[in-house]
Amino acid sequence: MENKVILSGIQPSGIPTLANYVGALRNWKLLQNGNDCYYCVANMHALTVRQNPDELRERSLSMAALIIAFGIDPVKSPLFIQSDVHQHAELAWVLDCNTYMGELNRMTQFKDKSAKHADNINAGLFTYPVLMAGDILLYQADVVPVGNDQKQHVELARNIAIRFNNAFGETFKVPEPYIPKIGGRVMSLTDPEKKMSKSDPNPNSYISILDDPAVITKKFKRAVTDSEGRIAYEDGRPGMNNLLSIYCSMTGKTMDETLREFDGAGYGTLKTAVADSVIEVIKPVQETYYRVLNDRAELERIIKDGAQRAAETAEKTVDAVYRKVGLR
Ligand code: AQP
Repeated sequence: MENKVILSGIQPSGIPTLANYVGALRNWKLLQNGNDCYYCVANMHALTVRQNPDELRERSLSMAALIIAFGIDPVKSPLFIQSDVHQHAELAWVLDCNTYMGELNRMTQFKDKSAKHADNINAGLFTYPVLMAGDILLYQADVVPVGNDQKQHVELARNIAIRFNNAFGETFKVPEPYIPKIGGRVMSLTDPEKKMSKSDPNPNSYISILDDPAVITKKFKRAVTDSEGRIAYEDGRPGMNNLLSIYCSMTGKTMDETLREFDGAGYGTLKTAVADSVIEVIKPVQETYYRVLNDRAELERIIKDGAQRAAETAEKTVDAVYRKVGLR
């Protein structure tokens, strides 16, 4: 089978959570083999929420180190920081002019984030999905590994690509989302009706990839469940379902196997087992992360090289788009 082009990104809006890993980053690693992958730290997207400039710069770099720690090989797959490849901003403007307000009004993330940041509902928050469409279309990506929350944005990218191709002639590949069957939507530990988010003000709601084992155990012990007293995967039990799904995605076991394993057990046993399964996966990532982050010169070299290689592809797309729409 021909290699597919894969593109994905993550915002440096905090330390990645277990949800970012399960929903997306794990697939980044799996998809590396046999495909042409581009992975980016989406720092321009992070600007849609007010950031401390020094912290944003630092977090962008540490996010790149974490991506390497998750097993991305930057020699094979260009790893770059979005703003280092100026074509992202350039394509976004052209696509902005080919996207309807009505489409953007339907985006649930815009509604969620507007509610969360009512004092700063900026135009960037509204057009975020167009910038993301540009990220994807710049590389002519076939596949975009994302969590469930970003599915709607990938669908918009498809619509924009199809519309542009119809208006100006074949220009963009029409991408497909790639969402894990289990773990596409990991829920908050304190409010399991809400998705787990790295920028949640309550750190007990998420497992940070850099949490100590003792903290991970404590957070799972406190995770909100219910008073049913039975371990089962059932409608109306979001806290329980979340713990079971996390366990499946950490251990690779099916839901049936997991339910058999915990048949008759108490919630405490399940919570400890989930915590241990997460610690086992996260520990080696943490060790590699600190080693990569400590060699700053090498990390800077890696992202510079990644940006140069990404820009070579991105420039071809912007060139074609500019010609088609009549820009010089
Ligand atoms: N709860 C989730 N379950 C599964 N996957 C998730 N992802 C995010 N939350 C979950 C996936 O992680 C990747 C990177 O996300 P992002 O940084 O682009 O932004 P996001 O989707 O807005 O993630 P967060 O953690 O909620 O960030 P903040 O708090 O800054 O808004 C994406 O593929 C996403 O689908």
